[in-house]
Amino acid sequence: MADEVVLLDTWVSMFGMRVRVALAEKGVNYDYKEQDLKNKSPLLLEMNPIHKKIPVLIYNGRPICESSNIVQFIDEVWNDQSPFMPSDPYDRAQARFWVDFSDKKIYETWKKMWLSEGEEHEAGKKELISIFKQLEDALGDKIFYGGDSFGFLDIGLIPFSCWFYTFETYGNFKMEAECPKLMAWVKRCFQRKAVSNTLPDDKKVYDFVLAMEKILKNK
Ligand code: GS8
Repeated sequence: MADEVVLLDTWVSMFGMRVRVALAEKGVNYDYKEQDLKNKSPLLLEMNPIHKKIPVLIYNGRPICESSNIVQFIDEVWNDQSPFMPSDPYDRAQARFWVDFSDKKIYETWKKMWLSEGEEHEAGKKELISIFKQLEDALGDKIFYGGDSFGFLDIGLIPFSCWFYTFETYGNFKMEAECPKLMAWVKRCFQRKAVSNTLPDDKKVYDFVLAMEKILKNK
């Protein structure tokens, strides 16, 4: 019997995008269920009772939560395709370290910058740029974070790129000027169909964020 694969997600989530890119890379068919996070579905609450967050992958009826955990699960289940994880244990540990770093730093720092003003806004912007510079250093001169092949850390980081326009517009900076090597890596990733067919348009993300801002300010 064919595997039954369901993804609970929201289109604008960089964490959900990791899972969509991973499934596309492996050529897995799945049932996509867009979730309303303001009015969480009984299915989401049942499948992720601990965090009540998307993304959740439901594999033959059983849930897997947390995006980087899900991407590793996908790599292990569909292991006949090229692996996401580096073969060397040290490289695997490094890849997991940087995904964890991006989890802890990028979204939180963006939120700090987003609706703040003055010194707090400037500090958030500086921190966000320094995070991307650190990620650029970690890439070095490699083609992908996975070396010659697109791997776990590439999947973990590429979804943030469709938020770059939003970060730049709110922060009044240009990623191309700050992190040209990182931007060249983004372009290389977009040559892959699994990335270009999955990630939403960056202006659509920005419009979503503007709409969110209006809602939050009218509360
Ligand atoms: C983060 C998921 C998350 O923040 C992961 O999967 O990697 N560490 C987790 N999901 C958000 C939407 S994206 O910002 C979410 O589901 N939020 C709902 C809520 O907080 O109630």
